[in-house]
Amino acid sequence: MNPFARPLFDDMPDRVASNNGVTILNELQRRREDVATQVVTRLAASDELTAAIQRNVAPYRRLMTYYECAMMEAETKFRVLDAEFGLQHDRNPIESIKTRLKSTDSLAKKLSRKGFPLSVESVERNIFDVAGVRVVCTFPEDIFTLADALLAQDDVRLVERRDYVSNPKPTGYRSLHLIVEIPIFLEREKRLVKVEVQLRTISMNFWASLEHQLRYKKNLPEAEAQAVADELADLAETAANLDARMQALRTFLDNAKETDE
Ligand code: 0O2
Repeated sequence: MNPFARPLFDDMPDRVASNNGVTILNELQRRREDVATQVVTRLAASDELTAAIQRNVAPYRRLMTYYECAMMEAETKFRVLDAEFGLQHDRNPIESIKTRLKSTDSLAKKLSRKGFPLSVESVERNIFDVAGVRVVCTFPEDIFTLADALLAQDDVRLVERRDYVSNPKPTGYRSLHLIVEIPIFLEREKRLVKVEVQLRTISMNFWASLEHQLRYKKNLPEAEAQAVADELADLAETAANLDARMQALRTFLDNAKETDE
């Protein structure tokens, strides 16, 4: 029998026979609990539901594992570049690397926001930032040096490039975003998996982290919200200024070093 076929309210009397408000509230509360229990029991007993979960959970887990592997591959590529750059230039261009897998909740929200079907296939086809690698660089030029070095590798394919360093977002956000496809080698096959790489400097990262926290304080009157947004955009300019001056110093010292040698 289809456990969903039976109406939930079929065993309830038409109305609550009491004039006492507290009794009525208690009765309603008890019935709400009964209904909740019935729903849970029917769902748990549903072969259909169990089968649906099993049909989707295994492929979803497998897909997430592929993304995790691709994330590790991308991270390793950056660690190798950092080590090699260290040997050649006596300094490391990467301050830190952070990886993250988009949560199921965020994936579901993004799919419905964009009007895509809620399925495992749809995640793979439509969402390009399931696997994310954030590379925090020491100087602005390192962002482009590392991006070029990654894209020069013959197993990396560029899918999309968004340069918010040269063209910051109206919020003030700066970073270089690359969607790349890289291969992962499984027991019997090679799969191409998409990874979103975000490259930014320490100060861009500092700004983005704090702005991300402050963005959620939303219950402000419009004028105040605009003042906060303006201040954040101004602070992003200050951070960009700091980066530019640090970069100028770096370049000056590199040139001075070359003259010394
Ligand atoms: P999370 O958890 O950081 O990944 P898309 O739907 O991806 O095609 P979208 O989402 O507009 O288009 O992509 P965008 O703006 O190129 O890049 C999205 C990601 O960049 C965000 O991820 C943030 O990480 C970062 N980002 C973009 N704009 C801002 C900003 O104004 N402030 C901060 N702090 N970060 C920003 P998610 O999906 O929001 O979350």
